[in-house]
Amino acid sequence: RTLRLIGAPTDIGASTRGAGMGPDALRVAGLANTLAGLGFEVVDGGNLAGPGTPWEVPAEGLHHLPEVIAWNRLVHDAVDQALEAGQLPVLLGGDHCIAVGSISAIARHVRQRRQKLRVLWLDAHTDVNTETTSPSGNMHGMPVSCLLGHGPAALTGWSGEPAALAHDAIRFLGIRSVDAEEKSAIRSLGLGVFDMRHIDEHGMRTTMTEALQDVDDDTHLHVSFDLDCLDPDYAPGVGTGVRGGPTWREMQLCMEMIADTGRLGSLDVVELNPALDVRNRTAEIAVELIESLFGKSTLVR
Ligand code: DIR
Ligand code: MN
Ligand code: MN
Ligand code: MN
Repeated sequence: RTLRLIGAPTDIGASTRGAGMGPDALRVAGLANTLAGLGFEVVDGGNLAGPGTPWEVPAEGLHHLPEVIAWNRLVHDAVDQALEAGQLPVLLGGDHCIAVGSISAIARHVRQRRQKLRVLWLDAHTDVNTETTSPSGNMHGMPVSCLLGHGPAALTGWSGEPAALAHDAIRFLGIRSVDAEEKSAIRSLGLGVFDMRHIDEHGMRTTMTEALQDVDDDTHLHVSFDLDCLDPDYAPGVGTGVRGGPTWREMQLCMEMIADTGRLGSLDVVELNPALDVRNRTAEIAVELIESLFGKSTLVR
């Protein structure tokens, strides 16, 4: 299987500058060689060239909407081309707003192949704000709404359907920061959220068994990995870290259990902010976890 690395060097949707350096920090940490070491053919398609970050104040509740659209167009087309070529896209962010483009392309592809899509959203946050509920206007807090068909019109419907994702196609893991109005959205939309309390009470193993329930041979699994899912003691290089996340060990098990399904079809790695990192530690940990996600195991192979 050929993996295609797609760099989206932007912080256009974030609250802090610096995530635009994420793709190169992951390269410096050895991502391509690590994946090649597992036996994959790895093609690094380089970085997409989108607009800069003007750092203006939000207009009508949305920060940098035109630039967010432009970046997502580029990401959508790059992910679409990778899938058409039979490659497994690995999107290197960049902040989490780019998941709109990637998952829209993936959803259309999965529908055309009459497969089922399951998205695992690994994050401290649920990213289910809209322009009317967001306290910040930052679009990295809104991609899930866009994908469910409830975001700003310019960012919905990209998959060819009003919503790229049905409410029951996504599971959230590691959640511990949810804005007041996101809570009602989660309830009214009926979203499957495994928050930190759930992981505390049931453990990562049971939680992942639940999150992966009904994943079968027809399922395309997409992992959208926001590095702030990890506890910031392990992963300090993120713009909006929140105490109390999964440890390195817990996150390893999460990745290993996803790998065991054999159904991983695409990946986003987002919110790495090298400007806030400590000697590239967060990028290195990301590479270790991605290695497990793609099947590294201690005793087999
Ligand atoms: C917050 C922060 N819920 C917002 N979101 C973040 O601005 O919507 N998502 N940091 O990753
Ligand atoms: Mn296509
Ligand atoms: Mn996120
Ligand atoms: Mn987050």
